Amino acid sequence: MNGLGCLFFLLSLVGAAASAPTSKPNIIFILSDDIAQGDLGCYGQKLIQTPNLDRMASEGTRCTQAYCGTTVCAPSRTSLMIGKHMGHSPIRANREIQPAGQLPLPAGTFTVAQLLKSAGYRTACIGKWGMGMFETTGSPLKVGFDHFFGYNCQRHAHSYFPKYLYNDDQRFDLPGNDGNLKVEGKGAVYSQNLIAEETLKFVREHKEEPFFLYYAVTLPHGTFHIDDQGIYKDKPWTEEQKNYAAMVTRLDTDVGRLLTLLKELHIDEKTLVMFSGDNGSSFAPNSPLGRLFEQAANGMRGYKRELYEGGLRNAGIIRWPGVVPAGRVSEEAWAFWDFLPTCAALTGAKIPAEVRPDGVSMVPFLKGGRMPVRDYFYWELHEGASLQAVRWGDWKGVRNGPSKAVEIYDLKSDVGEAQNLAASRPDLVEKAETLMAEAHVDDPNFPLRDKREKGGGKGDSTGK
Ligand SMILES: [Ca+2]
Repeated sequence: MNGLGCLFFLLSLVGAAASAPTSKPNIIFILSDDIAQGDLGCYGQKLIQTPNLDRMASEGTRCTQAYCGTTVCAPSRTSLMIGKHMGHSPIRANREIQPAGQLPLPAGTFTVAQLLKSAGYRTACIGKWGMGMFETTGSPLKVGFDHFFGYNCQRHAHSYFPKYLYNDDQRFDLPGNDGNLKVEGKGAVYSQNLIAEETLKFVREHKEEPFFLYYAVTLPHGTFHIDDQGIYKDKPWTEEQKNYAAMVTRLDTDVGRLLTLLKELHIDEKTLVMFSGDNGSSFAPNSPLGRLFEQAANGMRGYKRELYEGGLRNAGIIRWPGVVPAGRVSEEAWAFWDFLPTCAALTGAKIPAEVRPDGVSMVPFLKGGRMPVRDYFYWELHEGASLQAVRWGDWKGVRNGPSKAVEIYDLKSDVGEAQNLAASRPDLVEKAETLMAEAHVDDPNFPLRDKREKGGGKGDSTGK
């Protein structure tokens, strides 16, 4: 290269570096704790109002087959963070640590926050973490987040009137709160008030640079606490039913505030916003909540802690004006472990060779095309028996314990998974078994077993 060529080359590098930050979209993933797909108006809910999420869906793409990592908090979130399905995940259940926290992400875990940080992003997790307390290898501040605010331990997050929260790793007290777990319980400070404000503050402070906000909002996970029942106050419902509806609507209001702020700051056209929940409905269809808000099940079988569609499918709303098609309703299937490869493709950030994520980039789909073809989706859960499920094409295999028979369903004609085709389709049973064996890598913390061992694998129950 001659001198002039060299100069032009250097100038082009400078130009690329200067323009790179503006070409990288801000990324916000809003993850609701325990929302059901059918809790939202745009997915058919009639009794609970969600005008902001409904508008987000009409301004973007609404996915009917968005899949969680699995069907309880910590492992599902792990899948979102690390880009792997449960067969390769270091966390495959809510495993409680005393006195606080859950089994931490192990040393060397590579997360989407680290990926985006390497691409120059400011990163924050605001809401609930659940993948390791601050002194462990799984601390959010050690796995790529510049900022953390909210609850670290999932059990702590069962109260919306907690005695304290964390700002980064610094605990601060909330005087007037007693951490109660009663539906009718109240305190001085409703935690979501602080959490919602913190998301707005983070966006305002970092509007000039690319940022990644993992907004892990705890609503509407039980305890079903709300500071104001709002439009549901006079409904002829139980306190629990009113509170649940008000929590979903409150979540919706706070999503609306965030989207409004993006517009006010003139950054909504360079911000990808995704909304989902970490597992299916937290209540059975025949419970008082399930009977009232019947749409929550949306014709699907099962709920939280089960690997039928009602436990695994969630809302999937994606908005990015000018890029993601507006008004599209899509049946394309995708899963949480696609998020990390998607962020890599969007930003040009490099995934270390040894990481080998299981997901695929959703970028072609985000831009109006189709999801790349993949061989299969795979899930596990190790809370009672070790559950496994696999989906390839429209076929689904479910095994509710390693010595149980595989069930086979045709999701195209039977989303309610009512007709087990295993007896008439031994070929599909064999295929499901082959895929499960391929996808599952043994982990000593989560051996395949037919029932819960004594004292192990406590769930993230609501404490009620
Ligand atoms: Ca959850």
